[in-house]
Amino acid sequence: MNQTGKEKNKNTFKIGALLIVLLSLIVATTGCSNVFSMIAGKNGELQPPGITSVVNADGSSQVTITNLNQKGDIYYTLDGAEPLTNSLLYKNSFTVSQTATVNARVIDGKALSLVTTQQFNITQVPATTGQTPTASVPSIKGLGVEVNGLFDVWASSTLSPINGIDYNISNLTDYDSATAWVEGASGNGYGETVSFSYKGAQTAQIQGVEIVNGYAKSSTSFYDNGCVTQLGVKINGKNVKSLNLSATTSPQYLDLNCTVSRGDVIVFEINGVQEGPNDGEHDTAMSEISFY
Ligand SMILES: [Ca+2]
Ligand SMILES: [Ca+2]
Repeated sequence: MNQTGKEKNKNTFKIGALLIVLLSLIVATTGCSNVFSMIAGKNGELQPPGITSVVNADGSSQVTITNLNQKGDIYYTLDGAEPLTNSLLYKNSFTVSQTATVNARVIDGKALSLVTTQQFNITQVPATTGQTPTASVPSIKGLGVEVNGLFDVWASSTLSPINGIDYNISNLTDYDSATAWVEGASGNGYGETVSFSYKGAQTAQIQGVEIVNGYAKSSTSFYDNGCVTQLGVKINGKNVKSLNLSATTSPQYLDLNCTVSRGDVIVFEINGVQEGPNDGEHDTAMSEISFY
């Protein structure tokens, strides 16, 4: 039997209406709307959890996750995956002894909080003669980087990556002279700073600082960039030293003779620069800073 155009339109309308009713039923009976919030990873009601960590003596980190809500459970993963109810259920603080990305969220029934992430990069410190500490936990936290498990480190400016090579502050504390932090200010970087905030539980005696100046990867990279000739040292805002540095890629050991307690901030300020002969871009670099 042939249908007229009007009948076809009627039938199409009926099928459309039926589909709408069916979809509404599915949403109403299965709570399917939460599928959408799962996909979006958003829920306005639940606060995402807090993640804090303390460095253990062996270089591992003790991780505590806090539920800021009066309801729900914390689920977490260690491999960067999205935490869902089939992930690890948080009960007590735990130890991270290998490099890990901790993702955590609060789940209450079908409600999901946003995910809180913290990266843990656990590495061993190369052996040094007569120097402490013996463990390193460089862990990126926002702009800062933990060094020796005892400091958060940050820079006043950083040169953007060029040809896939980055000049991040983490390069300054990675025990690798072939990687460098490069200031990102216009000009030679006078007044630019790198800051170390001490977070150890116990007061520490710092005898001195070891610095690998310039971009020490190769003679080419050294001469293509500036290095530091004078470095001011401030502790908690007070000038304590002015260090004179040589234009060489060899490690330089400079006395600091200071004591730091938790929360103290040591700031190194570039006060003198020697440009490399080929430093057309006016980029001043340092490859390593560590304390002994
Ligand atoms: Ca380095
Ligand atoms: Ca510059």
